[in-house]
Amino acid sequence: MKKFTGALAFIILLFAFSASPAFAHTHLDTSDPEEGSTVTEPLDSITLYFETVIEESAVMELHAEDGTEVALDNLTVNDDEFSADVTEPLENGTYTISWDIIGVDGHPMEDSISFEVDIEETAVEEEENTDAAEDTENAEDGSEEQADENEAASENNVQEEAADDTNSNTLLIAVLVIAIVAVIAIVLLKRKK
Ligand SMILES: [Cu+2]
Repeated sequence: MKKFTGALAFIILLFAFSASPAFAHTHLDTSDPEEGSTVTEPLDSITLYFETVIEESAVMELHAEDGTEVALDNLTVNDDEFSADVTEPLENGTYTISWDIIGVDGHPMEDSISFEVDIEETAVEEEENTDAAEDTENAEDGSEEQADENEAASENNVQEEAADDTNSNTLLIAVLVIAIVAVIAIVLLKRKK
C-alpha cells in the first residue's frame, strides 16, 4: 500500500511539473505580419512575439512561394521579441517566415507561418480610374433609359410581392378549410357510433 501511495504521489508530482509554465515549450504568441494576414503596404520589418524569453542565438528566414530566400538583416532578440529587417521590396505573393529558437526551457523550437503580400500597383490603379470614368460617361447617356427600366422593374416587384401575398393567403385559407372539414368529419363520425 505504501508503495502504491508513493507511486501515486510521484505521478501527481510529474503531472504538476509538466503543467507548470516553466517547463512548457516556447511557442509563437503573435507576430507582425500575423499568420495568414495580407500585407498591403511595403513591408520593412518582421517581428515575432514568443510566449517566453528566447535565447540570443535565434534564427529567422523569409522565403517566397517559389522557395527563394529573401535576405533579412538586423536580427534582434529582445526578451520575447525577435525582429528582423526586410532588405528588399517584396513582390506580391505568398511568403513564409520560419524560425529556429531556443526557449526558456532550453528546448529548440522550429516553426513557420505564412502571409500574403498584395500591394496595389500605381499603374493598375490609374487604369482602373480611366475605366471608371468611361463607365460614368456611359451611365450618363443611358441614365434616362435606365430610370425607366428601374421604374418598370420596381412596379414588377410590387406586383410580384402582391402576388406572393395572395398566394400565401390562399394557402393559409386552404389549410384552414381542410382543418375545419377534418374536424367536422371527425365529429360527425364519432356521433354516428
Ligand atoms: Cu520545451
